[in-house]
Amino acid sequence: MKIEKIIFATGNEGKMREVRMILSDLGVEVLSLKEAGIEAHAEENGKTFEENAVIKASEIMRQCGEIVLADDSGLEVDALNKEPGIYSARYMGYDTSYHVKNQNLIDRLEGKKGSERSARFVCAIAAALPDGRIRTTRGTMEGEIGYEERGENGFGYDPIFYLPEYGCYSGELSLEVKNELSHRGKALRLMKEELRKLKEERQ
Ligand code: ITT
Repeated sequence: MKIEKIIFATGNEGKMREVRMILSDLGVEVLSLKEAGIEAHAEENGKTFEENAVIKASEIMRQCGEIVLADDSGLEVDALNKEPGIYSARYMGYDTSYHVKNQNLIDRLEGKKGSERSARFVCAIAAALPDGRIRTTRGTMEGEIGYEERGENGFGYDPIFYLPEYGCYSGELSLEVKNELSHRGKALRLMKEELRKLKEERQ
């Protein structure tokens, strides 16, 4: 099928920077909601990252009739019963600063050391096609919650996400390196393969 443009349904600029870089070699124009002039909001009332990504992508596809990709992602902290999970953006309220959210997670892990602080970022990506077909992919990045915020890069919970294998925080990674390692990078590369297959389909 012919794919000329894709709408990536996010209002999060941090996500959009990562997405643009990873999809840059697909040969398809990738537009944010803002760039596409779409003012849409989907109720994320699913129980899993996948459900929410499908809800977001499908709802916006119905509104604009284009191929729409959406990402639902978040941080799972094992010692906190996988909180904040699908509620990562809403944790302590949408308008609470990440400095406060991050410090709150550090405080809740007081007394825990090393692997007791294990956590992961999860990302599910859904593609909703105008013909009704849906594709989903998932990626994760394993790490630990650090003891303080570090790094100026990334967004959200990146400053407290420590990567033991690399000896640094996610907030200290360049965009290039984060995309190599991250949940979103992995899920997006899998989605890129799905999109390539769709592009090769005969009409
Ligand atoms: P959209 O729904 O508009 O895409 P959002 O920020 O509300 O934007 P989500 O509902 O998927 O997106 O929430 C994901 C939250 O999980 C995000 O706001 C961050 O708090 C956190 N998160 C996800 N990926 C992250 C990453 O790579 N680095 C840091 N925090 C991340």
